[in-house]
Amino acid sequence: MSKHKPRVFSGVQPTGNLHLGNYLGAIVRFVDLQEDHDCIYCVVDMHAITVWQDPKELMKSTREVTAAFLAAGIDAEKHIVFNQSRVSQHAELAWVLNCTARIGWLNRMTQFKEKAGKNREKASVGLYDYPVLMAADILAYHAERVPVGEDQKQHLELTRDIAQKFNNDYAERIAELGLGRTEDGGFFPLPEPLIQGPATRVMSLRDGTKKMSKSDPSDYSRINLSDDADAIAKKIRKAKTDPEPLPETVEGLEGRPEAANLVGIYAAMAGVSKEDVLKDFGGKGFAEFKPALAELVVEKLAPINAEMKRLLDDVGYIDSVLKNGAERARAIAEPIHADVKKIVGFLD
Ligand code: AQP
Repeated sequence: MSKHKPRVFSGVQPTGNLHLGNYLGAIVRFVDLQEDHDCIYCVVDMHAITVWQDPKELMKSTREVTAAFLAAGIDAEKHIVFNQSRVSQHAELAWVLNCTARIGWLNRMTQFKEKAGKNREKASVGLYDYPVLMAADILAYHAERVPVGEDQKQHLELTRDIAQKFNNDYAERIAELGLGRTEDGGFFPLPEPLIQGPATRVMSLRDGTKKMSKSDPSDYSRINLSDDADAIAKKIRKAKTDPEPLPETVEGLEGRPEAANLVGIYAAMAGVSKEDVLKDFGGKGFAEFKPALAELVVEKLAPINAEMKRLLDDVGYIDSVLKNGAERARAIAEPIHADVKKIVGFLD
């Protein structure tokens, strides 16, 4: 008999400039988890439009993220890869969960504050509601584990709070219908964040205190998965550093965010610890470290970059992967959502 494999769900927004942070913080983890989990990986196009997206660019970026998933080693036959807008249960469940989540909870979300900035009154309602849609993405599949970067931790906590409140609010009804699925009779399992892996928070190459981000106006702040060898080498050469040589110990990286970031990237890309990196490079200057880092990053990203290009030449194939994935995702989400409707009391 085959053993139950925990269900994993995660997503990446098709907002262009897929970067090393997305790769190390999320995609590498997605690949690793395939072995002993049932994985659902989603290109979250509905999240993307919470800030303005040019429609043609959105279509292109959706295919690019899909190509990155496949090129990095996600198996879209054994697991599920699809784009969010194709499965209507995400939006439908988000509405129900909007009525569970509290405004006070959303007001505490730091990502909204950062992204809306001073222009809060002009931010879209979707941007404010983003975390509820994210809760729906996860809960629509009763996913148990969610691999994300450090920046998504608060949203995951909110997802758990929403799931718990739904379970409490409807406890009697869930019991009456015999729809309890968790040990304490709840309908939604509380998903566990997996914030692990080689680099849960890759920082900007221009400012070691800011995370590497798709929306940073400076392209020199990030290494894009689509960058060629010359661009990668140039960006690493120009990366901000301090004048000191690298320390001999990890403690010596404290208070040196740029040095810590570059050592972290090296360790993650080489699959070794920061201690190991400092064993080789401690006492050496950046003039020696940066070319070695550039060589390593190019070596690791070049095959992914080449495979992405190859896949993107065949848009028909990419689209067929997404369509097929959406059908299989829908087959999981539909019966769960039918139960949600019964629990809430919608006539069907
Ligand atoms: N710098 C990062 N280090 C580690 N992990 C990161 N992630 C993002 N940036 C880093 C993780 O990548 C996954 C997909 O992210 P996303 O596209 O859904 O949204 P995001 O977090 O908003 O990504 P960006 O690049 O930071 O975009 P903008 O600039 O629009 O804010 C997530 O698991 C995320 O944690």
